[in-house]
Amino acid sequence: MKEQNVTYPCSEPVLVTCGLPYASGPMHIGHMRTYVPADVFVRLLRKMRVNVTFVCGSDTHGTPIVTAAEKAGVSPKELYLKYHQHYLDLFPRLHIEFDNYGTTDDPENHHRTREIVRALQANGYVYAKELETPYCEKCGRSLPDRFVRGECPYCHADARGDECDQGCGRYLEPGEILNPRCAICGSPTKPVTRKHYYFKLTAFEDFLKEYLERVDGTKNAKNYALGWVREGLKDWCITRDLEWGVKYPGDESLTLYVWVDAPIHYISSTEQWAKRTGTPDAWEQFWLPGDGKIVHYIGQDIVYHHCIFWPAMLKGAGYNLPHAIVASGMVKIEGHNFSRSRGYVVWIEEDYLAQGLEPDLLRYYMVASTGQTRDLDFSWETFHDKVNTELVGVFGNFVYRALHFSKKHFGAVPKGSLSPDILREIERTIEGVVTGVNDYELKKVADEIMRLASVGNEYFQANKPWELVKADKEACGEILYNSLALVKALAILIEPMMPNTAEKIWSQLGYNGEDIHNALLEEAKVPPTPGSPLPKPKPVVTKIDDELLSRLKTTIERRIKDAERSDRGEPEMGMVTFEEFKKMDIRAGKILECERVPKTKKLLKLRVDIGNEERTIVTGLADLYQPEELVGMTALFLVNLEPKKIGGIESQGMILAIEHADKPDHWIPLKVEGVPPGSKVA
Ligand code: B3M
Ligand code: ZN
Repeated sequence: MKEQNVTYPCSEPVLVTCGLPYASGPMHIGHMRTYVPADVFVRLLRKMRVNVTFVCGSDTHGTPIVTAAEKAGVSPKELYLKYHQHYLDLFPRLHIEFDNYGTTDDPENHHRTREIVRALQANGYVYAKELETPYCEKCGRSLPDRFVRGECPYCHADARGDECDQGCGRYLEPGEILNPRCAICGSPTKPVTRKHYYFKLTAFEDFLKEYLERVDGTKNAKNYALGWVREGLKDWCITRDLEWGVKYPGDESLTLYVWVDAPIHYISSTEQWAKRTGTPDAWEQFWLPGDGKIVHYIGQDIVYHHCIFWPAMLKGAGYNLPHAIVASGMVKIEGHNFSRSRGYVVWIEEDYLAQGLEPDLLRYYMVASTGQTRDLDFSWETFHDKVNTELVGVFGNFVYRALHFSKKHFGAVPKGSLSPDILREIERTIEGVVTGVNDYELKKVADEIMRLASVGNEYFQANKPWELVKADKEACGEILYNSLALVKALAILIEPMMPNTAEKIWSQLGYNGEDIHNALLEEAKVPPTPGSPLPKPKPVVTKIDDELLSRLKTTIERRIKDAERSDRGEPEMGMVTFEEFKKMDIRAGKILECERVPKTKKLLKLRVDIGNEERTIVTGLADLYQPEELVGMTALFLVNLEPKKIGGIESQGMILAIEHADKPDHWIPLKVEGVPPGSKVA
């Protein structure tokens, strides 16, 4: 056995946090890789009598939010409010239950962030420096972070302003990227010089080496970070030319970089929890130097920020340091890197919950499929196998058989005594679970529980209660009593991963008043009370049938195909119902007048007779046709298209044209002959 430090259970209070989701898009399966293990970890600690607080919140700042808001045509605040609500709604539906879930835009966070930056200034860790940053003349603005793309100076992959997102994964300082171009319009950029503020990260190299040697958590976090510190650090630019965010104290025309205020929300979220629970100082036990233990659950892609920037900031401002950093591997979809734009994504609401799938199954899959630090390759096929073989075939099968047989032949928990062998198996499982928690390796916890369920199946099978019940009912009762002791243990042990399933088993064991969520690990060693009546059992997990599986698979396949098509510039080929098609009012229209729209290259303004009225319609055909060529022509028009201003003129419809298959951008109006204006297409 490997030697290990046993931290849990501990008497000190523990604060568990999760990386903050950007409130710029819906929840997807990648998120589950961090939030599910963290929630399971919290529930396991509570089962070990540890006093735990669990906080998180929405990340509402930075260029990820600003670019998404621009795309959606709304303000950053409108955007984040929408998705913040989405996260607030979805987490509880997945039984991910935070003690506080705020946003980085909350007043507490603005306040705490400015307070920490002031402390860093006061302690001499911040200095001003003139810096050249990219500016786009065409868009007329500065290009911080995700507004710029270029070449990574380390690995030469195509990268975004603050992160080599497709190559080596390094954090990039403003001005560091090579051959920058505007991410919005693609133009090459011009450098502008402006005063920015730097955090003296280099002053923390020795501290970080020492700290990272001793920090608890997963090896990937620690080892990557130590590697970066040994390569040598650079001072960190903490301000940006961006309207949206927390203002830099001292120069309100600058905004703090999102990675300054985002982790600080771990503190302000704890403050919000403390205030709400009527103990306003309770946040201090974690964040001011003392015994409280902070455990951060994060994705592997943000190790740099959490293991380097964050401890240095905390140290520099005089706050407590994280006890552990647990970094999870990434999620792949069907062997491909996760990618929204290429369709390699599984949306939690649309693709999972709306299909009627039980959240517990996904929770189990997320922790049981692979080790904490390894990449998880999601596919509906492996999800289906895991559910059907392990959860239904092994776990559910044993639970149902034991309950069903006991109910049928005894109607209540039979009399018996706990066999030392069964007790030893339960104790061994509890030890395994505690080891898994201390190693931050929840797959081990899942494996231990499945092992105990297999022990149950073997015990049941070997003792043949269906024969014993006829030959020796008392002996049969003994076997069932021990089987139910295992069922009870399994219910308690599986609760952190599958809280809803555990509740079902609990009530089938006849517990009504007591709450399974409060049951402690050690209660798994105590068998249920003989004589307590059993309700009629039902299977607690059900198989995913082939029809559902193929529907789930088709959704992803179709999305990937649609993405490939739209990559080639083809429209998405979703199905249109006849009702939808019928909504389109397409008619023959006679072009009465046609003239160029001044100061534009492509636009023509048409006056069209569509039968009962005349319409003004603007079209982009001026580079292909002279106005005289179109006058007098009868063509097809979509006449109930929403009116839209084009080139300053309101266009009240659209001419239909066909694109020549071999000559892209060569459009030919759909001429019709022999029909009067107003004739309809159906
Ligand atoms: N909002 C999301 C990410 O990069 C980012 C995390 C902040 S944690 C303080 O995964
Ligand atoms: Zn790189």
